[in-house]
Amino acid sequence: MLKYGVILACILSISLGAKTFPENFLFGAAGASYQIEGGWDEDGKGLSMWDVYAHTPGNIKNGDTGDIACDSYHKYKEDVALLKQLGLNVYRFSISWPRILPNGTPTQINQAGLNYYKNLIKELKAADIEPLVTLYHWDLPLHLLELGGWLNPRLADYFGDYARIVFENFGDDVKYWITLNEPGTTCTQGYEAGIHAPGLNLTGEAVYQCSYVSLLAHAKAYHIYDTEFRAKQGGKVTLNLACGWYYPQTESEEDAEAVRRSLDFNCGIYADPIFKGNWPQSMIDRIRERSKLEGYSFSRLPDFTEQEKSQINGTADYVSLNMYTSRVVWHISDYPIGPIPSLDLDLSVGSGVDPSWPASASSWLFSDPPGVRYLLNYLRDTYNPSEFVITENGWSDVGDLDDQGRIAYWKGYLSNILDAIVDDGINVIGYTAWSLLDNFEWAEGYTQRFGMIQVDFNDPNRTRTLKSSAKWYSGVVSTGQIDP
Ligand code: GBH
Repeated sequence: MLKYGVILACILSISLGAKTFPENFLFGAAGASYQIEGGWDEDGKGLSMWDVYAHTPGNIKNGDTGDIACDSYHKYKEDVALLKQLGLNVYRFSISWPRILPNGTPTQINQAGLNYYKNLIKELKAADIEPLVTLYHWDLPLHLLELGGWLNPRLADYFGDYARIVFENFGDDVKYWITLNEPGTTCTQGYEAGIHAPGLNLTGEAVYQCSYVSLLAHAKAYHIYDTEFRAKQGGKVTLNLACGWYYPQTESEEDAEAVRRSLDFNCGIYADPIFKGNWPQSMIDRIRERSKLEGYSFSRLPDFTEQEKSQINGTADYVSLNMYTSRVVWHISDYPIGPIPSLDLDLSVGSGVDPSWPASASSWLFSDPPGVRYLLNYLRDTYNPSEFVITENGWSDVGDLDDQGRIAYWKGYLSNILDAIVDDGINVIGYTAWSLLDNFEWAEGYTQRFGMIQVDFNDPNRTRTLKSSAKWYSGVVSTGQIDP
């Protein structure tokens, strides 16, 4: 009887034109350790590079830090209760490496840190919420930064040891893993632009070394899972990809090339190695050519050895996609060879936005909902992964409780994701909105808010209040439809 009811409901909704998300779709929200936990020096936690970076005057707006943040280190039960209240069935969070391994190495294991995540996972399981766990969302143990951070290829071995401890302790309860969140952001913002930890401006060189080491580290953790844990734990592991969508400014072949290069330098830089075993050809060619003209005897983009290629190739069991925005791009032909190389010079692309796209409180974030559907099609056609989870997608404002801008953004993007599923046959199995809570927005401190739940950062209790978007999203989740 129930079965016929479901079939009838499907027929009705199709005939009424309302598309429905697949029955077991994972609907959730996301957060990350440094942005929400606080407890920066509690119970034996070591320092991360973000603790140090945020404590250094001048780095973060208003001198804000993640010292307390949303205080989720103490309030995780409340967070889980809110997820449950909204009817969400997946929560994406990250583990703080130095909370578990204070100096990043297995020489000291902090039991209180392990307990925190054990308790969080237990609480989620009890509420029937699937944990989707990121091993690394930018809070590198300080000791490992001192050993060279993301420029040191040995970081792959350290990351492997950390990953093993995490899989050992939590792998029975976690089926979806992400190794590194947005390595491209760490490498560009942290090592090229110098506006994220560790705050270096080693343009045109460190950014590629950092990408290379990130891929080695990801592959190391992937194979550890594959050989030591997969058989008994049966989960999936991937590297997170942060990709935007790009439109050409004109119909010229040169601008079409600018679009391809933008996809390669921002998205393919990680997607190509894990799906095809090497950097995108446009990057290999351009960076080698420019390096040569600059007088280098080698390419600033490190070559993979054959062994590294096969180690990195095929290390994505699913796609974890962070997608926020689009750009309009054009070719720039006359970037000269000069004394200071950079990724922008290598890329040779100018970019702007379409004036019709609504602007958020973040200078880089504009709403272009169809972009996500184009991107999903591009990724499917280019890499053919078995499944996608959209692990971040969201909108910033300055904190309004009646956040209509966020609702409009999510409505547009979720509709396009639904079209990609239903009309284009793309296997998107989950969506974790960024973010559950207002939180520490990196260099922007608490000035930009992404949460569906407001957090009062002036109140020692860090009181949480649902915004309009949380109620709206909860409706989508319970009906499986965008406009109930
Ligand atoms: C994600 O990064 C992070 O994973 C998350 O922690 C963060 O809170 C969230 O998004 C919201 O920002 O200024 O033109 O050079 C966002 C991806 C990539 C966005 C780099 C800003 C800089 C663009 N970021 N980008 S620009």
